[in-house]
Amino acid sequence: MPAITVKGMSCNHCVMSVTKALEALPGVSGVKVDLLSGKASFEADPPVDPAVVKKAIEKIGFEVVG
Ligand SMILES: [Cu+2]
Repeated sequence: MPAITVKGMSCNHCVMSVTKALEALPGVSGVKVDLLSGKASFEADPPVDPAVVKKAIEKIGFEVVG
């Protein structure tokens, strides 16, 4: 299961935005985003390109730091 760390989330609205952005990617499901740690994990079948994930997160105003 891929996991990323998202920087810049400050409330549950941000969590929802990130969750929706990830779920919108082809093959991605089961998205879990933790507000405090910034950790986001998900299932991806077929695997999703990390660059595509990064771009989707940056598009909505957040940063992927790991
Ligand atoms: Cu927010």
